[in-house]
Amino acid sequence: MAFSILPLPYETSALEPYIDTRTMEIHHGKHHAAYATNLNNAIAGTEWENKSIEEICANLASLPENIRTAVRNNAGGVFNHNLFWQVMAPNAGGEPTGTLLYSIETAFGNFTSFKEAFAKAGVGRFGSGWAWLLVNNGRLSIASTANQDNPLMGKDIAGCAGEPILCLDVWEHAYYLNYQNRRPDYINAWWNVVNWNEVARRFAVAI
Ligand code: MN3
Repeated sequence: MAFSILPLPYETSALEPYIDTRTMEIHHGKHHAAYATNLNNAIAGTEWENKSIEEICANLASLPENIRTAVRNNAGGVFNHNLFWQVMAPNAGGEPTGTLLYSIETAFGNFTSFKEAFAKAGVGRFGSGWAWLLVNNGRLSIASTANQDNPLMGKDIAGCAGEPILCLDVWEHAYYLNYQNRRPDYINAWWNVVNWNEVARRFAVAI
C-alpha cells in the first residue's frame, strides 16, 4: 500500500487572489506529490509500508536509522500538506464561532490577539517550516516547527506536541511567486482562506 496525497478539495484557482493558481498547481502537484513519492521509496520493503501516516509520524524513533531522516521529512510533508489543503477554502476566512471561538478567547484573550500570536509564529520561523494551532487536553496553543516536522512527532523531535487543527505552510514555495520575500503579507492574506468550519470540526473531535 503506497501513500498518495489527498486531492485538493477545490480548484487550484479557488483561493485567488490570496493564493495564486500557479503556486497551488506547483505546491500540490509537484511539492506535495514528491513528498509522497519519496516517502514510499524510503519505506519500501519495510513494515512501515502498512502503517498510517499518523503512526509513522508518532513513531519516528522506532524507524531504522538509515531511513529515519528521509521518513521524517517526507512523512511530515505528506501529513502537513494534507491538513493544510483541508483547513483552507474559497469564500472562507472571517472568525470562528461557538466553542472554538470561546476556547480561542480563553487561551489568547481575544481573536485579534490569537491572530497576532499565530502570525508571529509563522513570521518568526527562520527558514522553512510551519505554524500550528494545537489542542492538548482541550486547551489551545500555538507552536511552530522547522522543515516538515509536525506536532505528532512530539516534543523531542518537533519541539511541540498535540493534536493539530490548523496549520500554515511558511516555506517560500508556499508564497514566493506571489509575495516574493514578503512572508508577513502572505500570512495576512491567508486569513481570508482559513476554513474555520473545518478547524471547528477538528477541534470538536480533538476535545
Ligand atoms: Mn509546502
